[in-house]
Amino acid sequence: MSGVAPFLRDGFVVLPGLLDAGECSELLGQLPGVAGPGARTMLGQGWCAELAARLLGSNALNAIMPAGHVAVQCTFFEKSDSVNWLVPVHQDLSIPVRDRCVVDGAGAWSRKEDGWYVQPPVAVLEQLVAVRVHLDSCGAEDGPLFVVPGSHRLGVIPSAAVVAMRGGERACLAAAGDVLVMRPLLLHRSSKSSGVSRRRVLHFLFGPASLPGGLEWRVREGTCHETHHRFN
Ligand SMILES: O=C(O)CCC(=O)C(=O)O
Repeated sequence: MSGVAPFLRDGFVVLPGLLDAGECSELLGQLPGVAGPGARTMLGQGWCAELAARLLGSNALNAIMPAGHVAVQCTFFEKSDSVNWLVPVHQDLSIPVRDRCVVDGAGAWSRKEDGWYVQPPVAVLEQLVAVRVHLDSCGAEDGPLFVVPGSHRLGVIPSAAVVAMRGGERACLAAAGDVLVMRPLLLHRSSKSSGVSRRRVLHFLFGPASLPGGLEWRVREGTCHETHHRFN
């Protein structure tokens, strides 16, 4: 069954079994030891850029992803007995860009260890697609993502209103190899895990190849992948 209709309506869909057990363990073998909850610059590594291309080429994701979208970031998130964390309900509003510049409708510039982030015009945010590759199974006790279905259609929600909108949230449980596709504008939060499991996720961001005004994605040479070869 195509995931396009639920994705458009709810702002998220879980695509089961996009990766098999062998592929998950191969990827786990590539992951660096990360101190802390995550690492934002995975796309600079060849295996990660290659995975982005393979994801784009999968039948299930290809049906959802707008034509011409490219991978622009990949963050590795881990929850385990030694690193356990939660994130309050929010929308993902910032994108990684090469340089600071003046662009209508863009603001909230911030500088992180890997460079500049900006909140682009809402028309850009509405086009973005996040793809979360689950490398471990994620049950109710493993710190899953909770999402508010349909909230991606409300644009940028004032932060004072966000907490009151948690009603109707759904937990996104997954098996290893499943992929959660979501709009970054979807309200989401993340709970702590029970602390006895590992929950490792590669969180890709895909967007249009070019941005408005003088904005440019901060991706390294060779990490924008438009190749559409299929692997399922
Ligand atoms: O991986 C998680 O549990 C939380 C991730 C998150 O909140 C985000 O990417 O904005």
